Amino acid sequence: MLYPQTNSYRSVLSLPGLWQFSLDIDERGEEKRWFEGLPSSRPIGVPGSWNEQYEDTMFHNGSAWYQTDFYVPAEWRSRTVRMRFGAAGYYCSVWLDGTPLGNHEGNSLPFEFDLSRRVKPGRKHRLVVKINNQLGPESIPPGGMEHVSEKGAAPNFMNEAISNFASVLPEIQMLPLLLETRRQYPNVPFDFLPFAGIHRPVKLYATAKDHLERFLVRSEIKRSKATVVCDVEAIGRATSVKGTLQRGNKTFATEAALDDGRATLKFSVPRPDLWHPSSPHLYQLSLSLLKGTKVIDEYHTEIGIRSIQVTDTEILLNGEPIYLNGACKHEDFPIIGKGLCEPAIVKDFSLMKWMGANSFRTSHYPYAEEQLMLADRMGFLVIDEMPTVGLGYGMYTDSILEKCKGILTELVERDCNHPSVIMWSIANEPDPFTESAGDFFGKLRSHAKQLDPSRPVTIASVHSPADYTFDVVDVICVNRYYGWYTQPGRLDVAANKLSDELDQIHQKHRKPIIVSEFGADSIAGLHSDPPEVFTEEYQAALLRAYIEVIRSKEFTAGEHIWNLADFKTPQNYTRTVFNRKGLFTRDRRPKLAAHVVRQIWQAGQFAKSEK
Ligand code: BDP
Repeated sequence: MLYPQTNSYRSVLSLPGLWQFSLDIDERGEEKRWFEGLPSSRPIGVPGSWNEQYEDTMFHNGSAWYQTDFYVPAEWRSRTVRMRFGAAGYYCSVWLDGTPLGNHEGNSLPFEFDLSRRVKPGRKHRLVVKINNQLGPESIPPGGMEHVSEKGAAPNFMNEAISNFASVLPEIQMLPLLLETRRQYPNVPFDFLPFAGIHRPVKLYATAKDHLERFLVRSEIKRSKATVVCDVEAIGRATSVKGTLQRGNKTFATEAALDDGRATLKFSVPRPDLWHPSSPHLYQLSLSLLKGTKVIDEYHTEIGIRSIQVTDTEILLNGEPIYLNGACKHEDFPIIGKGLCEPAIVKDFSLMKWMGANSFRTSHYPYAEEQLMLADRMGFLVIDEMPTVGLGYGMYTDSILEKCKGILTELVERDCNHPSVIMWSIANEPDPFTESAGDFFGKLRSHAKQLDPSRPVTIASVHSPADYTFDVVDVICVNRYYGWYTQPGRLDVAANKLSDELDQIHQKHRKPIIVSEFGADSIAGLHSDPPEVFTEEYQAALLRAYIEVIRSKEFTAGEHIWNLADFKTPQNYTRTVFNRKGLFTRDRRPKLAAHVVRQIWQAGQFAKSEK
């Protein structure tokens, strides 16, 4: 599924704006045939999550309906026309002119429908979308477990989690209590608001009937020469594909005949300008699809030439060690929630540059494609994460594995042409204590390797050295909160614990380690001396202490602070409306920690930053 673009052979019609919206409080919308048209409605902004647009939608848990009308241009007659949702969910059902188009499950990846036989120039079309955000024990991510366990249909995985923690880590007294408090509203086993709605743009696009369907790009670098390989798939009766790769005044061209709709283009690029965060060189790739000598379709994109490898202590980018410093993010902005807003993305990226960051993880789900495009251009290394957060506790079944494989396939297909994406993260903090975890994630890892052998695989893990998933990954990512959830106020003890644990893990597994989350909540404007928990000073001191420990180890490959900005969470008594571990407030004003970390990153303090 290619990202829609307008060029001489393709055109895009986007449907942003004020749509009509109605909550389906008694879940009778389908019975009342709302798919033919909403009887009453109020306006809603699309794209955007529904949560913060009205007071009564913030915690709505159930169905809601969207409607808009559109016309297609006259030139689209006899073209292939598709409708693509960048992301909407969690469950989404779509009707066009009162008849079903299809369904989709999941909140963060694109899906599309073929409308070629359904739309006609000159006719007004009505699009109706029903979205249901009730997560369950089989949704990815899961949720709503309290409701399920009442019916006895699934184990109460929170209780299981608590006893698992208690048996493996009896010293961590706080954790069971914490999990208990995560009986929260909405009741989800993760720490961000499960935003719902049409989050990303809905676009109609038209192509020729015979067209380019997808292409995968990879590069092989040997000494001072690169070979860029592009596997192309086309639909219809085209005969060949031509490609050009261009940067500055250098252009490389090649052509290949299609065999059963497939062709492989190979570009030889001597002395390539390699992509790197400090010099994110991009090449313009243009593909033309031909029937005989006639061009019938075209696609233009940017690619980067770079390699990524892993040793037992380092991540190598273009053969040189690279150390990741940055912050995890969320798709979370005031009012628009998870909705795509390009200015907000640019703002975040400019803040990350201001700090001297070179990377981030798409915690805890795939971000909008526009974020990756910007990461390619601005030079950020991205750990691209699946929406598999809060997994475990009875979920390691064949059917959930199949579902996760499907999501991973969609993710890799969508993102594998981005040079910024250097690693796949196949889960955040799954329950890792049983062999079934090792088996489940082992299979998911093999699937990732089948789809894309070129990138390392990781899992962001929160647990102790007794973690089955450490065996499965190429790079170990650990999320650690000593000095916050445990040892509060004791940064000296916390630093020692972190240091000892990192040594133990590396000794046992001999893989590079990224500390993929660490942080402390701070309420902007709250100060103390000596630093106490929740103050800006404590947050800054904790981050400094962690960075010093992490950089003192020769086997660490990165540090990712939790989080770039404060973000909205479900309600529970450990959160004051937001998770406040942001370096910035939710409206992106810097806290003390942002200045302190910036100094460390910009000034290249502590050994590793010189890498
Ligand atoms: C980590 C989770 C993250 C939470 C964070 C926290 O990965 O989603 O927001 O804890 O508690 O364990 O702040």
